[in-house]
Amino acid sequence: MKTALVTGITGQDGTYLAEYLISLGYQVYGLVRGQNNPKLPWLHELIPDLRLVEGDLLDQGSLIAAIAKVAPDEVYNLGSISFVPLAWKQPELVASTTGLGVLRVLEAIRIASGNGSPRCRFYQASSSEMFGKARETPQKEDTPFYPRSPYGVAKAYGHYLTINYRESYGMHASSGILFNHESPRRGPEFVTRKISASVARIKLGQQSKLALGNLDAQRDWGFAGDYVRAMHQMLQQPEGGDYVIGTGEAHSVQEFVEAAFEQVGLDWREHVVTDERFIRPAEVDLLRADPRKAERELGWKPGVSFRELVAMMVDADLHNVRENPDALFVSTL
Ligand code: NAP
Ligand code: F7E
Repeated sequence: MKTALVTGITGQDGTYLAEYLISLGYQVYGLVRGQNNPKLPWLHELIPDLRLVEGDLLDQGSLIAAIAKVAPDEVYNLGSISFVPLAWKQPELVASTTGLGVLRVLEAIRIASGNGSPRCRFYQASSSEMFGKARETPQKEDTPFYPRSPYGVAKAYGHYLTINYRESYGMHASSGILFNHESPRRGPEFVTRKISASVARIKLGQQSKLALGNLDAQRDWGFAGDYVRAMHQMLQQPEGGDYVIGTGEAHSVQEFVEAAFEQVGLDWREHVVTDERFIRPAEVDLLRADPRKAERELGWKPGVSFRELVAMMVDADLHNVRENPDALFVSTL
């Protein structure tokens, strides 16, 4: 039986990945931080077979201890401060968690191997945000980076470091350059979930307006449950590598809004207002993936279309609001 350690286990991707690895017969450990992480009861209920180990990406010693305890065959580094606007407000925290955190995990793996060539395989959650003000469209593995936020800069550091550990220490280390991927488990601060939760609340009479920022930004949105299969597949290759993962289709925020309101039979124009507070200091206008390498080498393809994703998220939030009208938190970020 293989053992995997997943950082970012309480996040959207961490839960889908853990479920997938367990379904393949893995023993899965999730790294959790804090003295009383509020997401633990939810996590236990969702994935009863998951084991936990303590650790924080800001604390090198805790990562060394976690890797020594778990002795994983595979480490998936999904932990990060992942909300882009926070990166302008707390840039040093983001640099340390999202950027230097990668170094700390890689060092913990290297130290556990007695400074030899680590046998443990490593996955880094790189991001299409590294392309930022994109030099070409669609973006592929060798498209130059032009990050537009401290988050994108931190991800570029982690990306190059992963390549460097592959080349310096012969590690099986891979980077998945993932484009935006969403699900009913997406945090409410991200635009898709903010829209799906608000549409559900508007439909059920609990909210009247939805305030958004830039409606013209375009993203390549896929389903998170599809994307975790690609992460695992990368670590099963003979050698580590970098792979762009996305659908190859871009849609604007406005198109997402239109589809979400259509799903419940409402006209978005009657409910959506724009608000300067949600405009970013520097925007990423258009991201669209060229995922042909992943298709060719990993046999990976997305399974959920844009329309299906919107419907899945709106339907899930309608269910959430009906079941528990007070519990659904709609982000004001
Ligand atoms: P997410 O839902 O925001 O989850 C982030 C995770 O990181 C949470 O489990 C959080 O744990 C953990 N974390 C934050 N600070 C930490 C620290 N100091 N030590 C340990 N863990 C810490 O993110 P996601 O959407 O699942 O994304 C997974 C990864 O892929 C992230 O690295 C993200 O940057 C990257 N990515 C995401 C997308 C996307 O579209 N979703 C696209 C490209 C790349 P707590 O519960 O303790 O806060
Ligand atoms: O914004 C626009 C906003 O916050 C998408 C993270 O997972 O994917 C994610 O980063 C777009 C932007 O995601 C609002 O300006 C308009 O253009 O959902 P988002 P993101 O910034 O693309 C990448 C790949 C990651 O790696 C990140 O970790 O939507 N937008 N109005 C808004 N965005 C938000 N959040 N809220 C609004 O009201």
